[in-house]
Amino acid sequence: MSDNVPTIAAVATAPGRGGVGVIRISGKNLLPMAQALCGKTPKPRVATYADFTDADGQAIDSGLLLFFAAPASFTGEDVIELQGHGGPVVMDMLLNRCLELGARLAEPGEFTKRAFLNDKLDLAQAEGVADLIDASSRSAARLALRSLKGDFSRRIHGLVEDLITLRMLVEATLDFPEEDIDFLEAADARGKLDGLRRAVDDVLANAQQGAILREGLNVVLVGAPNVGKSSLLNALAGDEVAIVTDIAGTTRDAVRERILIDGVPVHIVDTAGLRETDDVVERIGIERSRKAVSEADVALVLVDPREGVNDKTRAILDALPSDLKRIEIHSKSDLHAHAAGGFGTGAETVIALSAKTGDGLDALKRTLLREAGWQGESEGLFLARTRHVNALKAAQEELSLAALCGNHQIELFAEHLRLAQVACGEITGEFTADDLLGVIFSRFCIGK
Ligand SMILES: Nc1nc2c(ncn2[C@@H]2O[C@H](COP(=O)(O)OP(=O)(O)OP(=O)(O)O)[C@@H](O)[C@H]2O)c(=O)[nH]1
Ligand SMILES: [Mg+2]
Repeated sequence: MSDNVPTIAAVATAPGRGGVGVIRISGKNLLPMAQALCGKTPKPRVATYADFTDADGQAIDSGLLLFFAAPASFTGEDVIELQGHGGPVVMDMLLNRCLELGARLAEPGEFTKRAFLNDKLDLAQAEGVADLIDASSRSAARLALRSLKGDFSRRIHGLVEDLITLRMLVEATLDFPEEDIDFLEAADARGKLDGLRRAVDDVLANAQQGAILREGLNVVLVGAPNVGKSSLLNALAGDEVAIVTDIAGTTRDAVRERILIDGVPVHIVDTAGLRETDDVVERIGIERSRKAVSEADVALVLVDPREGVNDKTRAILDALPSDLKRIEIHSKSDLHAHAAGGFGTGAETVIALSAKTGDGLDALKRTLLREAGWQGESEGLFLARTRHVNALKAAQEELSLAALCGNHQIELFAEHLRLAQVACGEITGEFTADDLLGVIFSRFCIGK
């Protein structure tokens, strides 16, 4: 980074009251600022107990000052952490004192951005920091930490290394056409490509599993009035989140709830019956329900087998997008014998359940996990983002195109390999053409 980087400061702890509040400062040559804040010159990596003072030398707070000298810090710059008392007013006064001493307020994510720009973290690790903080389940937190510690990046680096080795072979052939195809065959270029494709498939499968844990599954509950949609939502949530009565048309607004099934976040929306109405409030609710339907991955179509698919249910079914996955739920199973077969809702799976007794709920949860594609937590999963999955798919595509190249299309072969590397490099944010040249020159004797 350039020399005139501003010093940044922010309260690092959550807003509100707490035992301890932390202010973090990052910049160049922060020792004078530390001296001004606490009247002492702190030693790096030693907790210094001191009064934090204002411009007149009056104590604002007392606490610990930690100093991390560049480059051995989170951001790679000088970093100061002030651990004071965790009250909003104290934190505000301390932060203002830092601004007075020349810092400016940090933007969201700016410390991590500096860590990335100073090569302390790569892009996938930086994303791991955010994902760990945002983790919605223990599994998600475990996987985010793995990414943060660089496990995911190492897998990507491994792929990139293998790609570079193969590209070196191929590009050397381009430079020395007389060595040409025999040379590639001797070096088993095709075998190396096959190995690479298997490795990318493997990382992609793990990344896709991780993405499920991060993004979860969007489920919408639909069905005729009174069929038991809100009761099912409450049973899944284990809480009375939606109002239930025996009056048809009870739910007039889309009610959302997030539950965890085996650590996978499932976002459920209970809908107001999708029907024509003159009621202004209900009409808005129905509009919201339509939106939820358009965003859903799966629709749970509730049918009371005693009524079957009546006109109201049929109208709702007709309004569902034709490619939306459906699961047919036979509700209120405690009140009747299970119906044999489905009612032609377009669902492959039929589950009978009772929101009242809980019968069938586990079967529904298992089915939802299957729909999400979740195979259970295992070693080697990464809390991947859609960006990572897309980049890996792009790499996979380039490698399959490379595999289709004939022996006389070496230039095209080389280009697909290059694009596969660019795609992988996007994940860690590290790849540049210069890197590749450097590696080629350092490992390969061009004069041969
Ligand atoms: N016995 C029994 N009754 C149920 C069950 N599920 C729902 N009910 C009853 O059916 C009635 C309607 O339930 P709701 O959950 O409000 O139905 P809904 O589909 O949300 O209805 P609307 O919001 O009006 O569209 C209530 O009286 C519930 O107590 C069940 O599994 N067993
Ligand atoms: Mg309801």
